[in-house]
Amino acid sequence: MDVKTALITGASAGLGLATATRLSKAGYQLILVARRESKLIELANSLETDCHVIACDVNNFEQLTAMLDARPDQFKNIDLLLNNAGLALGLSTADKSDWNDWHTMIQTNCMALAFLTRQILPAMVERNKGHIINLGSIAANYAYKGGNVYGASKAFVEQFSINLRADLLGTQIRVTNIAPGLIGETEFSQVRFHGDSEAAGAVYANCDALRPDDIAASIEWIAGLPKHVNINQLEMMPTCQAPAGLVIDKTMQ
Ligand code: 8X3
Repeated sequence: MDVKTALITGASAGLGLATATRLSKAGYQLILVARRESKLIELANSLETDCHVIACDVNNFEQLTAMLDARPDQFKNIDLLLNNAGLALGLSTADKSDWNDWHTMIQTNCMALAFLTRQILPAMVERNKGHIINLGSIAANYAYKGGNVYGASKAFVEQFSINLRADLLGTQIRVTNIAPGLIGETEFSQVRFHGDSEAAGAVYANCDALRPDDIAASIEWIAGLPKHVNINQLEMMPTCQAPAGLVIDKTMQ
């Protein structure tokens, strides 16, 4: 049987881990990329299909390139690239945001995603086979206070995804942008609030947020569709979340 290979960034937790688990059950062998080696090894040991661990920061382009180049032949052909690594940092308004937070978000959400895509894509084109799934966000399309650079970085992901479709027309390579809303049970808000558990917990209080496996199930479905079907974009929100209209400030007069 033709075993498929998926490369997942940000594989040590949250959506990455949930998707690794699902894709492994679906028979994929996996290249797991994240900084925390022990978490990747633990995950790899818990899965039944073969895994290759790349413990590396996706922003360290030199190390990432070297580790990718050194992957065993068994993992040479990548059928699915899941660009999942990304983060939100801070929820301050633009005038008060930390410049370093902005820099890190643009670096990780845009630059690293573009870099890895540029690394993997030529071989996909050569094989005329492959699927790139990018993790965007509803923040790309719906402005909220404090979303500033995070939302803008995810708008890059969305536009890059659809622009890839334009470039890849005429090939069998598929590209999908997944734009989830509020997802609980991940480190997303812990990271956004720089470890402030109370602020992070408050985001999910009294609401039934999406779970990582909800997104993982969608990724498995999208990747498993017949090769003539391309989902360009999938937007997901929990039922308790909606784009509920514009805001008018009546205190300004
Ligand atoms: C995650 C969704 O609403 O926190 O990208 O921006 S949100």
